[in-house]
Amino acid sequence: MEPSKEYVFKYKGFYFGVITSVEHIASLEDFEIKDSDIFVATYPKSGTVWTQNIVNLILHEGHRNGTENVENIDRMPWLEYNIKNVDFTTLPSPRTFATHLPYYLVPRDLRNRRGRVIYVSRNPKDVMVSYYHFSKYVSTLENIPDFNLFMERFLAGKVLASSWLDHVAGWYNHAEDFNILFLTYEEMKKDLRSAVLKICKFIGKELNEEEVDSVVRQATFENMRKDPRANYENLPDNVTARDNGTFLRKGTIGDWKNIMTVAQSEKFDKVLKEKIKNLPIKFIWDIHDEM
Ligand code: PPS
Repeated sequence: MEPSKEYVFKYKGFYFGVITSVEHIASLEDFEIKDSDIFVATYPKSGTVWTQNIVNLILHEGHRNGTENVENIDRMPWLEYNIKNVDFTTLPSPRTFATHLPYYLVPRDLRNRRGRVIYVSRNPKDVMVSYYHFSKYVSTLENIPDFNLFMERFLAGKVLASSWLDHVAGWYNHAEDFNILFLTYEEMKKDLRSAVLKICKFIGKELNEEEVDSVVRQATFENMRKDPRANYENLPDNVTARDNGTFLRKGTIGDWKNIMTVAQSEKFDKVLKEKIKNLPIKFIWDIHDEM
């Protein structure tokens, strides 16, 4: 079954939510990138908002020490979903953007190693489960309450952002074209401090011990949930909540086990696990597993 046109449209083989336009996406090809630009790129539900918050905490002292009350989305707008109609050329440097674009639809300059990309991936069972819950919560996604059906759609890439595997494999296979840092949600969860330090190094921002501690403290799931700048409490007008869900839902590794049956997990493995083996990523599937 195809996804509903009420929620998505296809452009160059990729499903976009209807809150953007073909004109805007097409214009991004020529969007001029500065060397100082930083992009957080992900397949949905892989840790975008988390990384967005970390980058903002690293870059902005006022974000870190709480003297500036600026929401993450205002510091780091979404590239292809410019829901606040920001003129990207007026943003202060270093400009920062979040994106779910596949590697081949990002600005040309970025594909020519201008700017920096932090690409975060997450084990696909947790991605799918997070996506399933999010689809029930947010009004801009098609609500598919039947988990079996949602899984079929996800595995077939018939959801916003298309196929998880194509997204992740595309970025990894074209790593050479980019100035890119790969991280996984799981490594961030297991050792947040190391992930923060990797990001600092990659974006060329040196912080002292205390500042790093502060970033790590404020980027934990529990503290981010309490931070109105970080938890998307105030959704933009064209994105509303259907029920009492939250952007920050469980924030752990292995929640898929609470919803997937053994049969569903086996089916999932049959479709994806062989192909995942070809990716140079070590996913972990349970919070207790070693990295
Ligand atoms: S989106 O809508 O595509 O931008 O979603 P995204 O931000 O990529 O992913 C949402 C999931 O990330 C979890 N999250 C976190 N986990 C651990 N620690 C922190 N600090 C954190 N912040 C966000 C969020 O809870 C979603 O996962 P689930 O499994 O649904 O809880």
